Amino acid sequence: MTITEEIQRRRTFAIISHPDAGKTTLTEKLLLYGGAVQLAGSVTARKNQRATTSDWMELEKKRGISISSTVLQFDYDGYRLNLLDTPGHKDFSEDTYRVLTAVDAVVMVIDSAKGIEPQTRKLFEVCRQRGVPIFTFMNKCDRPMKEPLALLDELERVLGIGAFPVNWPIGNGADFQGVYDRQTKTMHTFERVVGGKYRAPVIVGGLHDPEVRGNLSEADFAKTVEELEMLEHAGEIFDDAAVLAGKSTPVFFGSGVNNFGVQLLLDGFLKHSPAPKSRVMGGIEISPENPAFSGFIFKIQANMDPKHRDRIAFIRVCSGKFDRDMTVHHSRSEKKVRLSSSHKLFGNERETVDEAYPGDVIGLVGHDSFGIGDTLTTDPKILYKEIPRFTPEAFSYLHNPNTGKYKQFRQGLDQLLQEGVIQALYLRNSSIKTPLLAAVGPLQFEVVQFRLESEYGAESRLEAAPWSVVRWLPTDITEDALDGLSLPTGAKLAYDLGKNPVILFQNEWSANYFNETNKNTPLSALPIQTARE
Ligand SMILES: Nc1nc2c(ncn2[C@@H]2O[C@H](COP(=O)(O)OP(=O)(O)OP(=O)(O)O)[C@@H](O)[C@H]2O)c(=O)[nH]1
Ligand SMILES: [Mg+2]
Repeated sequence: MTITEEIQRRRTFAIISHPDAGKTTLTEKLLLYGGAVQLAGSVTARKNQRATTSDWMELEKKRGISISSTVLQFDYDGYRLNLLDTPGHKDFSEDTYRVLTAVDAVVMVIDSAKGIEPQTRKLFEVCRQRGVPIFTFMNKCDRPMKEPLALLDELERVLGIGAFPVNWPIGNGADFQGVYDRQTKTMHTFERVVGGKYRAPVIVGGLHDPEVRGNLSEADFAKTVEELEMLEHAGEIFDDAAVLAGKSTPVFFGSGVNNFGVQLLLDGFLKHSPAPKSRVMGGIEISPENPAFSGFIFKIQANMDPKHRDRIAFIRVCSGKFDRDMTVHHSRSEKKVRLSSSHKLFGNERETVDEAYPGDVIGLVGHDSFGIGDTLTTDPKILYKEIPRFTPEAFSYLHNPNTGKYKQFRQGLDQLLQEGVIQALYLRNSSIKTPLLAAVGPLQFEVVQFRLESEYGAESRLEAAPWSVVRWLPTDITEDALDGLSLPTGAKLAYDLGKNPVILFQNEWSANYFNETNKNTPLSALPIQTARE
């Protein structure tokens, strides 16, 4: 296969939505239909005790929520898919936003009973800004759902995107019969499978076949037929260009947990989604076919495999070909590094990979100097600046109650800091050496505590801190100038790990007050170098 053919068969996409809409369940079912797992593991004997391929972390299994994004690479129908399941909770959104920089398309999952929820809206906004094509899966049709026409209307009204229903649900809730594929004009009737572990049997027929109607009442069936006629009458056709430009979204209905409509979504997605495209960085366009290998690191995660206590840097390949053992330029250190330990990933499983192409996400092990956002390339002129930064809004001290375990505590904390979802700040002129953790949301602190304990055997104790706003000071400010600042009540000076000075404020009002009264000392919501970019 030529490099062009390799690029053209890659599909790299994320599944996004508000918490609980069914992303992980759908991911599992895509793996099942994609032939990557034999048995979907989403249902086990005990409630809330799930074993999905993508929620592999101890705490995820315990809570039944996704905390960290997961990469799953597999082959299906000649395509190579790099699928990323993301967490929906806003406290974990930094990870999700980083993933969005690494993908070429997204599948947006909507709980059909709830419609468009706030976090979906935010994630959608980011996709729109980046021009990422969006495919919509209206999930949970097996439960009483909103009217399908109302759901389409919501997409258009709330998100301002055109919606093209590829298929249409017949019946709703307990009466849900399956979906009608508008393109092939066939009805796909589904049968419920206990636990949804195996592929659901499907009868494909015409809309008016008697078995299609199932237990639907005459009136409900007539209503659906009328809706379908209305859609046909509107005469809209599938507009690939609008989809690729992120202006219109193909809509698929179904039920992930029951395996309804998953095959149609997978096939429809692969048919219409884009292969990796060029990226524009600092005015230069870098095509995937550029002979230089390049990519950027968008995620770091430690201890994915308890057998290997190491950390993996996830890189999205953007151009050229990756060969194991190749030597590349590392942007942060400006040094040459040899990439000898490279893996393809499937949840927390990994396998050595010798080559990779644009679109692929691979895991690199054994490079402590790699950080989020770093570019690796054989052409040092290429520098990606893809990774967005977020201002922490939650603060808490993290104590080590067991001095005998200081080493484990420190090692664990340092590692988790490198993953870049929490930061540590240290108060200025303070005898307190307890790290003050800062994160986008407080659930991150619980994750830190849990992981310290389960991955490093270190206990910890959280202590609430009185601040809710952090602002960075100019990096060139002198210590004397810091001494001379007059801070609002309750505000404190501190340093981040890069020794950049910050001010912690009790609230937004207090930060604004400082801004008004100290016009010569401009504050920024992020460390200054990044804010300027
Ligand atoms: N009735 C019904 N329930 C579903 C369906 N799909 C998923 N669920 C349930 O919805 C709940 C949430 O599913 P997940 O797949 O964990 O949701 P998620 O979007 O990954 O959640 P986060 O990752 O925590 O944001 C689980 O209890 C699923 O069993 C469906 O089609 N119908
Ligand atoms: Mg999930």
